[in-house]
Amino acid sequence: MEDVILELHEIEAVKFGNFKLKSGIFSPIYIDLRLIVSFPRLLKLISTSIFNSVSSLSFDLVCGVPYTALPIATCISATNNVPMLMRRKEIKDYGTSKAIEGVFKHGQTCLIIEDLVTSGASVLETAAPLRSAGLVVSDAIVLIDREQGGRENLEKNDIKLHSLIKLSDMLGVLVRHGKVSEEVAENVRKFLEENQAVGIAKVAEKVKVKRIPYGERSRLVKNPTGKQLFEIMDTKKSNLCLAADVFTAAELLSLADKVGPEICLLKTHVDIFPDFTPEFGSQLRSIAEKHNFLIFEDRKFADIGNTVTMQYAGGIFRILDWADIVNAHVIPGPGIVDGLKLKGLPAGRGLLLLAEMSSAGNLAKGDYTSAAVKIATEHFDFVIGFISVNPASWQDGPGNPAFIHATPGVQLVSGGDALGQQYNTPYSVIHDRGSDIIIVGRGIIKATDPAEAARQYRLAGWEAYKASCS
Ligand code: S5P
Repeated sequence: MEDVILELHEIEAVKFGNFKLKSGIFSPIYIDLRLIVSFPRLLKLISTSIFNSVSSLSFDLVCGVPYTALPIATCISATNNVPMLMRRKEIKDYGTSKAIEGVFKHGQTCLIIEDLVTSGASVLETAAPLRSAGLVVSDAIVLIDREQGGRENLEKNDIKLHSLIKLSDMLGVLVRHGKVSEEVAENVRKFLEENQAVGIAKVAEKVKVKRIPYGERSRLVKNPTGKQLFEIMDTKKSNLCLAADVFTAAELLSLADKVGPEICLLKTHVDIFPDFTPEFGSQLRSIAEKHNFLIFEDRKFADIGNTVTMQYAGGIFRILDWADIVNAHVIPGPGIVDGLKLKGLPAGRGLLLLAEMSSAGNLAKGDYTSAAVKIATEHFDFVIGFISVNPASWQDGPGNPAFIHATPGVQLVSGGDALGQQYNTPYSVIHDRGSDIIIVGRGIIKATDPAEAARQYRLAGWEAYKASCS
């Protein structure tokens, strides 16, 4: 490894001084491995060393973490005849683009290749869509481990980190060869020690509101459905709502049974189904009872109080009979809530108000969002919370902790679809934006293995929640 370390220093991929990092803190060491593409011999040496160091592992495919590790993964793949996959960093158009590019079979094992690990977050971001696609990810190999908590973070997520070079060993080699003084090396060691788990600390700074755990919040809620939702989330360790936008009622029932163990809430659009029957409600309720989740019909009521009363209880769908939760726009003013409450409250149902929307160019912002919060507060017994996108940015933050926030537009990688939908990651939604529930549709239902994809989303959502509680 000495050769690699000395060459990295030679090409100034590793520098010592006083460098301002993205997070604003000053670091006595700076590592930029993007440079290695300009030094093909070194790139080859690194790739060979990485491949040799994992010779005892068995894997079918390799996947580099974008972007710096891509040339390393490509070299390994081409030289050793191991097929490679590529993870997209952004999905621009859902209809034509996939999160993972390349050919693979369900159940194959994929080794993740990374250039530099600090908190391990980038490795996890690559592992999640691979796992959702049905691949097994149990190991990652990194060129340099900064020894700042990444190994432990990955271990918690069932990924064993192998490293070619540990930063402390690198310092030792450079001191021995007179490239840096013992004093500089000691300064770097001290910095690393003081900045353990730097990624986690950095993110924690951004959280504006300290989160009260879901279990405790259930006690603050008056509405029985709202209370039950918090309890289910706490018990099942799930803040995942499945947006089950499949084409038929039969498909939905089958999907609900498969994904049921992972979710706290299942969201329907029953008016999509050509095969809807009056039995649908009771069939779905028995699956919901079996797996302990609630049902949310995403009806988005938007009419005057009198009309929505009839739409809620009557018609073909008789939503009131089987949906624990419905939602409504506040465009008609508070009368819409009065109308829905007339039917819903005696039945113990709950209502979510659309305070924000996920689609590009939507008009639900500013005063409109504030008006939704005001109406909700005046109907605290029936309104259980909001459909929101960035409650942490609201003037008073997410507000009363009795209200729950559910956010649509969630995928493991940010991006959007061709029709205006905009996606944020589970971490961004729960941790950075202060929401409580991730609503995920196509990220799960279009996956090869929806149950496994749901598990990945549940874990991602729960990790983000735990990080924001601590
Ligand atoms: O602002 C919104 C509100 C909702 S409820 N944006 C949304 O996308 N939704 C719903 O969330 C939408 O109707 C769909 O059922 C789901 C998002 O699905 P996905 O496939 O884009 O994840």
